[in-house]
Amino acid sequence: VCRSIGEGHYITFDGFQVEIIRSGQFYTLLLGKHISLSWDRGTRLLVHISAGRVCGLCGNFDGNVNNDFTSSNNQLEVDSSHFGNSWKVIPSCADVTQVPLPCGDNTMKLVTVEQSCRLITGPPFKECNSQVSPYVEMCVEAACSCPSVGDCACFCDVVAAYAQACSERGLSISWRSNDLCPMSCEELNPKIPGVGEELCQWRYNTCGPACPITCQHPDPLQCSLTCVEGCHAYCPPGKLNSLSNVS
Ligand SMILES: [Ca+2]
Repeated sequence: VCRSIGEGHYITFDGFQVEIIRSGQFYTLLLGKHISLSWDRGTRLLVHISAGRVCGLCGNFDGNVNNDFTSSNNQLEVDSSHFGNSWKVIPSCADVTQVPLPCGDNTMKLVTVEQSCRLITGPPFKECNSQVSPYVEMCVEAACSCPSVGDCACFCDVVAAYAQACSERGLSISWRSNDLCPMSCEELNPKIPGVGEELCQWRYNTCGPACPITCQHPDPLQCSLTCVEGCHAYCPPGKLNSLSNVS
């Protein structure tokens, strides 16, 4: 990005105009009608693209999971390490020969981790499980990298990523609690007594608009993302939120 043309509007070096929208935990970069990138300033990056025109480590997005291990020389691999190695960008990097076990040889930790990850196949997500295959393997891998299981960003982010996939299919799931990956929006609300009702209030929402109408973007935007999790502004009728209020 090289030129800023007002808040949230940028022109890249090749003259392409992009828009940056902030909503909930995410910054969404709208790159024309067909590509958007949403980043939570942490470990979650959601990429929305038109189907069938990509290749690489994330598959080719043609709706067929059986050909996702297509290597860079267009061969279908069986072994995940061969597939991964084929997409290596820096040739001098060593090839992966053995895929490491998620928790190494710490079986005690693995048991605890697997137990925590049962959350995504448990009651709150049951309805979603039939629509989106649960991210169990991803959860185990992430939670194994946590120093302790429970309130750990890696674990919480995988569950949140799964919940996001559910939201995108119209199933918004409230899974966070005070004990499990808590998220609060209260601290964003102004603490001036008497005038609070006049101002927009921040409230947590599992599925708030990804491209909300704000002072910076008063007209609805074409946004391929259904919704995003996080703190969303609820304003009195006739008022719009200004993004500059968000710290
Ligand atoms: Ca595919």
